[in-house]
This record gives sequence, structure tokens and C-alpha cells, in this order.
Amino acid sequence: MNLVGNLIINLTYYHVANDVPEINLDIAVVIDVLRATTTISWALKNGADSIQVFADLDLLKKSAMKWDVEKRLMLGERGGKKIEGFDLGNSPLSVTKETVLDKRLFMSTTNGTKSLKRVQNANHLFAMGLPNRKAVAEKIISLNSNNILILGSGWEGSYSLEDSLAAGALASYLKINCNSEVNILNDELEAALALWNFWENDILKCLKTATHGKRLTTLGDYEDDLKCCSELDCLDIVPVQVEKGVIRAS
Ligand code: 3SL
Repeated sequence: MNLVGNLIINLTYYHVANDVPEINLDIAVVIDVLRATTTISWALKNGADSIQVFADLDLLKKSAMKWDVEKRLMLGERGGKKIEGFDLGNSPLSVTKETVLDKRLFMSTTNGTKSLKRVQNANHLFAMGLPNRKAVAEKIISLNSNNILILGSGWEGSYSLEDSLAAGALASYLKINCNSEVNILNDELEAALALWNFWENDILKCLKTATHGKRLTTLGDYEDDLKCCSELDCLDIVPVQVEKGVIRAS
């Protein structure tokens, strides 16, 4: 492979929002495989106008009320369950074309939206699940940037297996397909790559092995959600932050 000029891509991965140091960020990629960034990607694929993310539910409701009732949806979960009074929970299967087309989605989830907030000052902020891993990776490659931070969402401040799997999947794609030197800067990402190499041929099993996959399974019938979240490279959507907290398809 011919390496391009002097471009070196430095990749760093943090498990959860609180691990991210106070640094200026050029590119940040937020991952919440189960399920926020998968749902965001599918909603945009199905024609949602935009998604605005909130940590605070009162602020979310106030902002939503200012929007045309025909053009808004409130969605989100706490503990995996739909928030009372909201239109939708956090299932990627619920954001169908009929439901979300041309609408702004006001969204709050337990962990994923917190990670999106944590790196909202990045010059470029993308949301990624496994279905749009390739699309996001190709976008990153096209930007010719040196420093990329990947951030998982975890569960209430703790590590999650499935986000690390996707971080490894992204790093693996970049290492194989990018005509630049790719440096893995921290042990978190080395471990994520090893995880990807171990599970890449049985992603669904990895999601079912993860504590969050098990948690969802005990809440009800989430089999189809897990399947949807485990699909790789089937979406051509790159969810990008266009103003603080607001995500659109690029
Ligand atoms: O934590 C989150 O942001 C959610 O994606 C969790 S859940 O899969 O909806 O339970």
C-alpha cells in the first residue's frame, strides 16, 4: 500500500464520557451500539430531518414544545424503557419512514446522549453504530485529519463490551483502508481491536454476551433490536453534528 505524504492518523478511544481529557478535538466519533447511535443512524436513513440530543428532560420538553406539533417527536429511554409521555423509546426499529420522515427528533438516553454532549465542541462530530461503520470511516478518511477520538457510551459510567467492539471495528477499517500511517495511541483501543478480531464473525453473539444485551433481553423481546444493532456496514448514513446538540445526515 502506498502511504500518502506525511499524513499520520492518530486514533484514541475512551470507554465513557468522563474519561475524555480536556483537549481540543478535531474529529470525535461517538458510539452507542445499544442503541442510541444505531437509532440515530436509522432515523436519519429513514428521512428524519434532524435529531437534537438532551441530557435534561425538562429542557428537552420545553424545546420540543416550541416546535410545530406535526414536525416533532420526543424519543428516549431511561433504564432501557420508553420515557413516560414520549412518542418513542430508543429502538432503531421504531424510527420507520412513516414515523420520522421530515421530523425533528428530541432525544434523551441514559448514556449515548451524554457522550454526544461531552464532545460537542469537536470540529467534526459523528455518531456511529455498526450499521454505518464503513460510511463514518470513509468520511473520516476524506477529511485528512491527524487526530481522531473515538468515544463509547458504556453504561452509567462503566465499560461496555459492544461499544468497544465497534471502536475496534472502526480502527480496523481505518488501518486496512486508509492510505496513511494509522497509530493506535492507547491501550483501550488496542484492546478494542483485539476484541474486534475475536468477535468480528459473530457480532450478534458479542452483543448478546454483553451485560447491556442481557439487560435488554430481561426487559422484554429485544431480539430484533439486537439483530438490527449487530448489522455491519449496511447504512450509508453519516450522522454529523451541524450545531451544538443537533445532528443531521451528511
Ligand atoms: O444508554 C443509552 O444511551 C441507550 O442507548 C440505552 S438503551 O439501549 O436504550 O437501553
